[in-house]
Amino acid sequence: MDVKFAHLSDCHLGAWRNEVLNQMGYEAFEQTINTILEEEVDFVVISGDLFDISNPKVDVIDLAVRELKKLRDKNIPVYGIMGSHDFSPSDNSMIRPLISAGLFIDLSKGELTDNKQLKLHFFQDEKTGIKLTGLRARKRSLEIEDYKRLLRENLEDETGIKIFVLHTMMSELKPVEFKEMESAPKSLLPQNFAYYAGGHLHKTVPEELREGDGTFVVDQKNNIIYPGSLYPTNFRELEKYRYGGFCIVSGDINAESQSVKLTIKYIPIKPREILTLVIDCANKTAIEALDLIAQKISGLDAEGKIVTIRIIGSLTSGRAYEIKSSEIAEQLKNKGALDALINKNALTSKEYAPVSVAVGKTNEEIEEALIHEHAEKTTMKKTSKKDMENKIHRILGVLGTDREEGTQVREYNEELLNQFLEIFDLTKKGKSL
Ligand SMILES: [Mn+2]
Repeated sequence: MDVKFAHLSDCHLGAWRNEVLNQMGYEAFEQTINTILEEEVDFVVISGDLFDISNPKVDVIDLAVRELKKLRDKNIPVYGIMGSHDFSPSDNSMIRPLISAGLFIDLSKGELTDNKQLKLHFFQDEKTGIKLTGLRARKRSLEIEDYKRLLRENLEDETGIKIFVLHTMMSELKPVEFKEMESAPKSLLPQNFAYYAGGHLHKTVPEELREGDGTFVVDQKNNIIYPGSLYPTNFRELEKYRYGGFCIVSGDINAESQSVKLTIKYIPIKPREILTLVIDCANKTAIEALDLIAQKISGLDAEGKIVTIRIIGSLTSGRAYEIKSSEIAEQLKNKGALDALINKNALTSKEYAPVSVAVGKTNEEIEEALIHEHAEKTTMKKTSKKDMENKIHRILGVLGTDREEGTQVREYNEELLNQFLEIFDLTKKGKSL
């Protein structure tokens, strides 16, 4: 029989603090549900992190309920698991009311056996007969411990066409740029499933899904699929991927002969065009850098787009904070940009190069080293570097003194001020400040 299902993951609804981008995330979800309805799928699989946090605000829950209800009204079941972001160890995830309302079927259900193994249950999809199960995530990839005590026999021996839903990175599939990400070997997954619906990784893997004519054949070697985030969830993802999307998986299954032929079509979701720009300000003064940025912006067609600008390089003079993100964003909005995100993390100044700290030192040693390095870079008339270092230590000492019981705030402030004045050999002008 013909089957067709949608596989989405890492929607992270409510992830953005920037309201424009947050709305984009909502729009992406709405577009996804509309596309799913047009495609007339048999069911939907969500591989975790529908929400960015386990207790999102009302807007997010309202959106999810509204959209998922459209699926239920068409009798399209939604199967899923909780991800590392929307799982709550105390069972207080806002996914719970979705489950109670029948809008989300939690696949990660089972029991502990007598010898403390985890036995998962199957859910059989009524229309297609496909059997689904999955294992939810926990914070910091702790679910890997659950995989180690997973009872595999019942999962592997179950007959029929099966889908396993996971929110865990598989080591063998981990892209190099995610080398710090916790992962588990593929050998921990139960075998004999036709499709492994992956979540957690925000990049689309296999990468070919996003390339070519958009159809990808699922076989035994390529059956663990990560659609990636439905919409970018932070600056880096926006800059790197520019859009997210989901998978429509379709094909032919025969439960009796256990034969499965599935292909995947990746559906990109682009509520608005994203324009990304990197501006290198190396060997420029802060003023020259501002000119360069203004010039680059004047040449952009930003109308109706979301623009990301990453400013990099080491300024010869001036400070990085003289390049004001809010002013650059304003220039872009004047050019019609829907919104602009500016990242200056890699912008430094030769006058003020960042100090580096060795790992493995105590807090006191780090503080000592930082103060020393800062003092070396600070010039103040009539104050030697060593004197400056002493002054910084003394200021921190003063700031660290607590207000004594019974002392009034005003007295305490006065005392602090006097001590500062003394440190800098200053006299107080006038009576009070
Ligand atoms: Mn995620």
